Amino acid sequence: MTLQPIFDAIERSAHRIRDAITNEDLCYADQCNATGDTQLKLDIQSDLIIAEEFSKITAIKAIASEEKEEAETLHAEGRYMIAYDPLDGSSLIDVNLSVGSIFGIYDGAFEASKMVASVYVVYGPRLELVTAYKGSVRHFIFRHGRFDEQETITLKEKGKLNAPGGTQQHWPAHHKAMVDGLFSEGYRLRYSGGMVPDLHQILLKGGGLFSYPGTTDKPEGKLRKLFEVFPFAFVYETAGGEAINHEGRRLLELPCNDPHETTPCFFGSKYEIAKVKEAYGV
Ligand code: P6P
Repeated sequence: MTLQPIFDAIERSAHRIRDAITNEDLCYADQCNATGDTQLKLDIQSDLIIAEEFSKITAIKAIASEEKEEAETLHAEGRYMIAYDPLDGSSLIDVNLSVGSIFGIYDGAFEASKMVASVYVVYGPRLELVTAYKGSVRHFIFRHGRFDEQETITLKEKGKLNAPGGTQQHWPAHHKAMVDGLFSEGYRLRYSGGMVPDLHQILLKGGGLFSYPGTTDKPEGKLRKLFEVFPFAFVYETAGGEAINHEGRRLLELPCNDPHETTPCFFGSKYEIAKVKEAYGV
């Protein structure tokens, strides 16, 4: 079966969420998600929009959302399982910075090795959509009423952007030395606190490094495997880059026992990932 009905559902969700971001209020809901993040009403609304659009597709067996504790079955006879972060970085909306939605599409099980495609949407000055599927990363910009396809995205061997996540005072010394080493080579700091725009920028500008390490306050990192880390690892590897954890293992080889499990993660061009491996001694 083609994934096109799923991509179409994501496109419909993107328009509805974009409209909600523009027109709805920003106040916080009186509850937290499974990770303990205080939820914005927009987070919950975005989650409901996506779940509603996916519920129409019988090929979708189950969904797992950042905004929900557990995965839920949609169609028992379905084949694909979709893990998604409906509105990543939503706290940036009230300062008018770009945010995004992230989708990992798995064939039969929520396991990295079963991922068949990933998609992300950027809600910024422009509405953009990127799909990694069947060996290529395709990029679409919404203009004049339609998603216009751009050039396929590929990463160079070496880039020039450095996006260091996490609280610096809690970084391990070898991590700080690696980050500073890139800056001493002339890399430019590009970090907004939004995973989607920060990783999108590195992809579009030819390469660099996005890192979210294990820290003394978050030893297992902050970013969730199923609906943040694995989807972007799939995009970066499809674009010709690499995506590893602090042990030098491919992120897409890591087990995942809970939808909200996190991992330290590094996404980048080959040169920068080699620097990470050198600094971490792996
Ligand atoms: P920090 C947003 O809350 C998010 O989950 C990701 O979008 C982003 O990459 C990360 O957290 C930012 O975390 O600790 O660097 O502010």
